[in-house]
Amino acid sequence: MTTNINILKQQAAAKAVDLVENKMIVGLGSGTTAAYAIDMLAKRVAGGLDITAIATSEQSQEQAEKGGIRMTSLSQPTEIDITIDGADQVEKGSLDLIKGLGGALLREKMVASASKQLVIIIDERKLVDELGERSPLPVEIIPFAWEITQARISQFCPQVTLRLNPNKQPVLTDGGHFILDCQFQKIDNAANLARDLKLLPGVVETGLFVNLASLVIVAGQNGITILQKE
Ligand code: A5P
Repeated sequence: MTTNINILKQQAAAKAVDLVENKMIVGLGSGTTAAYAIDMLAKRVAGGLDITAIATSEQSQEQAEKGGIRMTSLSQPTEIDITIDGADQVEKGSLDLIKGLGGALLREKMVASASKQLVIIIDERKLVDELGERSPLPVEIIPFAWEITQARISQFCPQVTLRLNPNKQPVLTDGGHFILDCQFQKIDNAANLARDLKLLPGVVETGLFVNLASLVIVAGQNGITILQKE
């Protein structure tokens, strides 16, 4: 019998939430897997766990507040003890990530970069041999003259598409930016690509998370696997 994907997401989330201890400052990721973790944290808070959290999106902020989690912001001088977040792809070995299919990559990267520990929770479908295989690389850009930014990014990526909502309007991120989805067959050198893209005028941030994940919790049909950088 195959286990439902949502059950796998919940299993990964539960394992990560077990790592949260009293008095910690906790980064809350975005997306469906992270949402399970936020719900589980809210239950622990209701049971007496004392934490303060920082959200990576308006949606996660709202969910956490509704769940009774005490929130703060990254504007306070803060070192985050642990951030729990999902990912779209995790490369075996390096544990480099692609994130941002949900559009929250900018705040996710800012929170991840301010965290002592970034714990990534995924189901096993997202583990890849090489980044780029499974889904596009999201790149957040400013709306001004976005077509020029798209053309510049096309030097690095053959297929670059503006993300649209169901009304065929550009998707706006929490920061009021657009997202370009860049389809690669595979990404040979994620660090170089991230740097090259970031240098282009108009690019705000990329969904490449290089050298940021401390731990990846993978839930699969045969149970949980915990990966650490080789
Ligand atoms: C949000 O912008 C993303 O980075 C998510 O963390 C990622 O897309 C994973 O989302 P799911 O858990 O919904 O697959």
